[in-house]
Amino acid sequence: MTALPFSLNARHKGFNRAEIVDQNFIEFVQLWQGQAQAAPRDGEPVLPGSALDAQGFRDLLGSQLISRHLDLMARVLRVQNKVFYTIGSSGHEGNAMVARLTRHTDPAFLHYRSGGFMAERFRKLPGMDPVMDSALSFAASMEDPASGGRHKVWGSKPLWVLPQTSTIASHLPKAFGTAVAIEQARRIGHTLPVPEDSIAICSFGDASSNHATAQTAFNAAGWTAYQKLPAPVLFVCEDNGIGISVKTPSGWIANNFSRRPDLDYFYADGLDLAEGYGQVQAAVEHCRRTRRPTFLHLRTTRVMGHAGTDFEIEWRSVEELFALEATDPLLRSAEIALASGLYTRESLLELYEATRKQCFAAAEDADRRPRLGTLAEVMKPLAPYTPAAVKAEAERADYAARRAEVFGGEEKLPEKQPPRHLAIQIGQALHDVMAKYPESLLFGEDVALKGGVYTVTKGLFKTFKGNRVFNTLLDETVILGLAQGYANMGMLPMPEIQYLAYFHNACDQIRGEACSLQFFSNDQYRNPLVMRVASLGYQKGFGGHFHNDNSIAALRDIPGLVVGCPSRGDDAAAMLRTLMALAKVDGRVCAFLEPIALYMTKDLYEAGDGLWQYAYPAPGEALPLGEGRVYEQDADDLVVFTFGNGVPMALRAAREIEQKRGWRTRVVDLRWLAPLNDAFIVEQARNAKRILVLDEGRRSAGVGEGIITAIVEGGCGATPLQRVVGADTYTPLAGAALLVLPGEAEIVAAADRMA
Ligand SMILES: Cc1ncc(C[n+]2csc(CCOP(=O)(O)OP(=O)(O)O)c2C)c(N)n1
Ligand SMILES: [Mg+2]
Repeated sequence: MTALPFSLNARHKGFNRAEIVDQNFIEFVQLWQGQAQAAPRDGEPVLPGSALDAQGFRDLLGSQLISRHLDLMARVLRVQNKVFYTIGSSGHEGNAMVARLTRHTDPAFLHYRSGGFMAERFRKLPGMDPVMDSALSFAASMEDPASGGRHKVWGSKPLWVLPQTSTIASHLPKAFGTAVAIEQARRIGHTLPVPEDSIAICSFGDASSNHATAQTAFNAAGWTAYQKLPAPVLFVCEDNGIGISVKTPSGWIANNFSRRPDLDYFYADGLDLAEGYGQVQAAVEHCRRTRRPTFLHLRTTRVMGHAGTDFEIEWRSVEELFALEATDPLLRSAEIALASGLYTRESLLELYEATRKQCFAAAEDADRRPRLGTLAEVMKPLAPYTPAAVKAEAERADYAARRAEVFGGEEKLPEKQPPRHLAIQIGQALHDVMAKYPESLLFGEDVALKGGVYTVTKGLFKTFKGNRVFNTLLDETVILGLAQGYANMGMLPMPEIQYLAYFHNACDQIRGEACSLQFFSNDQYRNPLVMRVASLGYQKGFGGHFHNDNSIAALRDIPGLVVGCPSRGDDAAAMLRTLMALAKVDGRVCAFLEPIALYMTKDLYEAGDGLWQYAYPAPGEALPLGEGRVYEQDADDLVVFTFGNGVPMALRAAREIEQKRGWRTRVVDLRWLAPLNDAFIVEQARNAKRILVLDEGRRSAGVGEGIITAIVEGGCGATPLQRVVGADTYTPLAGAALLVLPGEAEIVAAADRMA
């Protein structure tokens, strides 16, 4: 630790630790009495034995000071409502070393204390200004180049820093995924947007390392390396010994991470540039050279509290704060600056004050720039949609030769075969899109040789081989993290979630991460993907809640997510083409809910009638987002709004209702569940004499609520309406399942109530 030339803070028992930390630096420099060596030249070690040279030190010191003064500025201007974020980087400025020792093309997923890292990475490209760019973000200015004023994030398109949310650890799975993608690209002939020997960098705090989402990434990286597969991810654990107020047990990080056989552990002193630089260098070089997951345990400290709102003096002793403030890495950097002879007391303080001035001036300038002022401005990057381009892409059929090869000859093309059921046609559609998009990948649990639990993916592994169709480890969070990683590297991933119930334990990867990227990066970064999920209830003979989960509420309110749910094979194929096009053209994150109980359904009214099999749509046919399918458009005695299993059920009930009452029923299959097409719903409701909303999901927060809202808001609220919907319960095993799910008898009974 740095020897202090004064009795630190003996006279500073104040409330505002930022002021004290600031004053400490100044006094430290003013009172420094050490011996200065002859200043080293560029290329010579900053201090004897250091791996860091003079120029490197000057740059890193400059980056550290920018980071520190941005923090100090934020504390002052927050109270003037000019800055809207005070979680700072003070004590973590040593992470600038990681930036210096990596490239600006190494994709970086950063901890929120990355001011030093960012300032240093800015040096990698000419003409960039870390101070102004950061100030614009602090000020939530529309001109913020990272997020357009949507969040204070560390992010940059030219510098390959993908903005992160505040959810700690949620970025680790996609960082791992990006590392895997960097290596896999070559094997599928995909051109990477970054150099082939790039590594993925991912930083996080010590407390965050305990999170399930972090652990799952470490485990997946280890699982990969154990099989001698490359995963060049550099996990940087910035260990300041504490969470917000919960201390990490002393020694825990080293104890927990230094003995994992497939996670290569390195330690570096992030408080001391002269000492730490060579240590960081060893970790970075190891990761790049060996392509193995590498864990860099970077010692840091935390001064000035967790955020501006954290008055540490209220919950820990002042002696403890003194001790912490003495570990401030900027004091050590000041000591190196003076002892190396590179700076005098005067020139160092001049630099310190000039940086302060620069940060305040930038912040005041940023405050004068426009902020987001309308809802349309806020939402612009969330869910871009260019219908004409999506349609053209979905209908693009310029891959006939490859297609014929994939299906084994012209005569074997699926559109030349007799009508088939859903599972077969989803499989054919997947062959089709994988033929069309050489950068697409399909992966999940059991999807390869076995072809999935329901054999929907059968044949894909054989046709497209293991680099494009593969089994993952059993972890939905990792599956979705991998998907984001591939997408980050320009591929088109199709992750499979084996059952809807198991989406829920990884939901944040879509909700908090994938769907938020376009929003928080102002649409500069996109992670297009199409997540397939075997979904919904009514499976005969195989059941229980977890294989029949009918709740899609958790998907419906994810901003920007597209949710499609086919009820028959031809629709599935046409919808899948559109989802892939939405991903490709507009970068959208999509969910495709495949109703398990309809996978093998061939008949509609009677056993053997084969009426739930349809002709496969030839390429060139796609289905616009939001377009539903209407059975009996001219019928208006009763209009049933439904989707999924509800469609054939409603068609059967319609026949019974007609026999019983002579009513003609129109059945409307919505097909697209998010966003709901309100205009289409209203159009179908307008001339209906009676309306029935048939929702196999739950009563609370189900799609039915959205349909009814659209009908009422569209001015059709006076039409008699009944809802037939699943109960708010878990689904029981065996026949009892039908007690909680809507059935045909209930549809007929609901019609009776409207008679
Ligand atoms: C999933 C999640 N849970 C809780 C929080 C609230 N939270 C924000 S930071 C933090 C402590 C993180 O500590 P650490 O990982 O050591 O990072 P440090 O702030 O010390 O750098 C907590 C609990 C969060 N952001 N995300
Ligand atoms: Mg911490």
